[in-house]
Order: sequence, then C-alpha cells, then structure tokens
Amino acid sequence: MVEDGSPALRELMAILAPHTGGAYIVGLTGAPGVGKSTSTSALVTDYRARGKRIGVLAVDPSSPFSGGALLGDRVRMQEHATDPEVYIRSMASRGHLGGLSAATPQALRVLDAAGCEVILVETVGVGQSEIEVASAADTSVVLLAPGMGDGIQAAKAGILEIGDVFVVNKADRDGADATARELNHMLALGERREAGDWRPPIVKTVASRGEGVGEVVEALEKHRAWLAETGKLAVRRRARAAAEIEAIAFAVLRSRFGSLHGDSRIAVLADRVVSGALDPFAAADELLESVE
Ligand SMILES: Nc1nc2c(ncn2[C@@H]2O[C@H](COP(=O)(O)OP(=O)(O)O)[C@@H](O)[C@H]2O)c(=O)[nH]1
Ligand SMILES: [Mg+2]
Repeated sequence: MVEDGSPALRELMAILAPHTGGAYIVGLTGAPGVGKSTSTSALVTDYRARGKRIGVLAVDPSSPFSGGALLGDRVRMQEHATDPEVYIRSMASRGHLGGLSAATPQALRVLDAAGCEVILVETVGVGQSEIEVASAADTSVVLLAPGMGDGIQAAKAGILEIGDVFVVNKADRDGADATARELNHMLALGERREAGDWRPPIVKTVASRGEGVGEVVEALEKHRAWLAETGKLAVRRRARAAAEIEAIAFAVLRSRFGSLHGDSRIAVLADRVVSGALDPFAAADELLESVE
C-alpha cells in the first residue's frame, strides 16, 4: 500500500499512528559497492544476537524497477530470510507522487508500528538521496572503502556533515588506514564543535567477515544515548515529521493543480490576461483562491 500510494493508506496510517515512536532508525549511505548491504546484513546478525526485532529497508532511488542492485542486496541478506524477527524490503522509486521522499517515512511508520526495535535503511549515495535518508534517520552511518576515491567525493557531496558514525569498510584491503586518516583529517578541518557536541567516530570494519561490526553497534548505541540525553532525538524527529507533513501537503497540492491543467477556469483567466484585463499575478491569486 505504501509503495503504490494506495488510497487506503490514509486510514492505515491513522490506525498505526498510536503505535509508532518506538523504533530506532539508522540510515546507511555510501557509494555503490562500498559494502552497505553486507554491513546491513552483519548489523542484523549483531542486533539479533542482542534479541532485537529488526526491519531493513533497502532503497534505490536510481532504479525505477527492483532490478540488479536490489537483487544483489537480497542475496547478501539471504541468511536472515527465514528469521521471523527480521523484515527485509527492497524499494525502488515508483515515480508516484512524492516518490521516495514520501514513501520512505511511511514505510518506516509501518515497520515501527510492527514492533521493529531497530530499522536499518540502506540507500545508494546519489546526490540528494543521502540527505533525504539522513533526514529520515535518527542516526546516519556513512560508509567508505579504500581505493574508491571516497574521501574527496565525500567532501564534495557534503556527506561529511550528515555522518554521525563513519565506517571504513573493506579494512582487509590496502589503504584502509590511509582512508581513515584522510577522513579524520577532513572531519577535523570542518570541526566547529563545542563541549558536549557529538564527535563522529570512525570505525574500521570487514563487513564480509563481521569484523568491527560490534564496534559499529556500540557507536550507534552511544549516539542514540547522546541524542536522548541532549534532547536532539526529539529535535530530529520533529524535523522529520515536519518534512513528512510538507511532502504530503505538497503532493496533495500538486495533484489538485495537476487536475486543473486544461480547466476552463484557467482558460477564462488566460483570456483576461491576454486582453490586458488582468495581470498574471492577480490571475494566479484568483486561481489559488478557487483551488480547495
Ligand atoms: N574485501 C571485502 N569485500 C567486501 C567487504 N564487504 C563487502 N564486500 C564485497 O563488496 C561487494 C559489494 O558489497 P555490497 O554490500 O553489495 O555493497 P553495496 O553496494 O554498498 O550494498 C560484494 O562483493 C561484497 O562481498 C569487506 O569488508 N571486504
Ligand atoms: Mg546494496
């Protein structure tokens, strides 16, 4: 229903609302191939060992179909396929109103209401999407890997600002230490922190062997505790809800205006603008007043 933007979604969301707010949402972002899916799967293993119920959303804004990348994700998360306490879903952008920015928070609500204690959201880092994921998450994890020129890319994409926890994956490969050092250097450059501010840790992992993943979970739990202590969790969640409301409101407005295209009211206003009886600003005002 979420993915299809079903009309029944409205009623469903009303029923689910009182059951939401319990889930801790972690976003994972980074370039394709950096090891997001492998890390997600390893994190699921770790959280399951801690007895947590887990939701996973793999979001691919670049693909209109659940194609190659997502299929790869499914293979990498296969080991959890039969665990009833783990729910995994791949979502591709369907191009319906609001697209991913509207569908992701709603999917999160469903998993939250279903009692997932932790929800991991994996997304490919392409342009705006990682920022969107950052605004959808309580904690954002940015993954890098050696030899991908990630450091420089990260700075460009503004990804340094969104990371609460940084992971240098593929630490079994040459250059992981250099990548971590470069990252550390860049984080220090951009630093304007005050006492009590969060200092994003850098964790080295070999996700394919589960190495360092426990440290990632510890870093996540520390960040979560910091968010709660400082009141930042409430701030982030309020911003998230605000963005969600705006996205829905804009989608509704857009669809109302969409149905206006070719409407006789516009034709009448257009004639008055052409004849000079009305200026286009005043015409737009009249149109806005007529749209309920
Ligand atoms: N050498 C090495 N390979 C890894 C590691 N983690 C993941 N990979 C491999 O890197 C490839 C891409 O991983 P994937 O999790 O699909 O990356 P994603 O595109 O970011 O989701 C796969 O072939 C993984 O097996 C690691 O720690 N070390
Ligand atoms: Mg992946």
